[in-house]
Amino acid sequence: MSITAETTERPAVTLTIAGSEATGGAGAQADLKTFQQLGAFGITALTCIVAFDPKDNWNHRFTPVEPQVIADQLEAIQTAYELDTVKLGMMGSPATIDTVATALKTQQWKNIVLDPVLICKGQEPGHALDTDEALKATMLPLATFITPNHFESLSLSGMETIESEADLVEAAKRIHANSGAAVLVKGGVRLDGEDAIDVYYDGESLEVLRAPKIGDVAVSGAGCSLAAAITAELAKGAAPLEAARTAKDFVTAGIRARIPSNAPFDALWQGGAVRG
Ligand code: PXL
Repeated sequence: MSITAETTERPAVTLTIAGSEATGGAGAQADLKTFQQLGAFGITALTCIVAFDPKDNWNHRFTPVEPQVIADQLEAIQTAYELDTVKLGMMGSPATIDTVATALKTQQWKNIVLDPVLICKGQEPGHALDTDEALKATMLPLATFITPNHFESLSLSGMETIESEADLVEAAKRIHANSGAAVLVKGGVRLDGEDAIDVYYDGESLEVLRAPKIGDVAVSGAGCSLAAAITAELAKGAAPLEAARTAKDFVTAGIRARIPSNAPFDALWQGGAVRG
């Protein structure tokens, strides 16, 4: 390949506060690749390091970053740049949530996109109750845009089951009522039917986003990349619904172009979506 042109475009500067997922499918790595592909300058403050264990059924080995080290990263980042848009990914503990919330409150934000990561694909629900409570109490009120998956939507809406498009709509409305944020509830492969359905609701606009399901197995990085794409588009000035539509198309293309992996999930390829 050769370089045929140079850009004079000044990119939007975009921060993700997220965990590292070593295989590069999810987490901060997915966020940064998404930012780059959508033309935003990506910055990361790392909250934790996740290394799957192939000797133990690919279970998660989770190492939190010390709260002071998280605070130090955010001090450097927030001093270096005038930021107005941030994405929040995996926090992993109430102490991390406290540290991040304290740093966020030192400035004004236009967009705080919360991907309320409670458990990762393949993990058992239930071990993260204290993190769940801290997210609800501390992060939900700060968020301007929330992207819960099926499991997180049950937790944030208080609903017992989410099995249909109508249930997704109800969940989106309840989570909006709890938070005041724009909400994109993701049905993913957890809902029956030919399409992968997400429901957007911001108090005024309600829209069902659909794309044909590509296989029936979840792909690693889809949720992270979706929220990161929303974040990049908001940083570039898109309206929330417009950002959600672009992000859905971005993720659909990335799933189609996924990278095979020996881990239980293939990895989304952000290069599958070409910017127009
Ligand atoms: O996909 C959710 C996710 C987010 N962030 C990190 C992860 C995972 C899932 O594995 O490891 C760091």
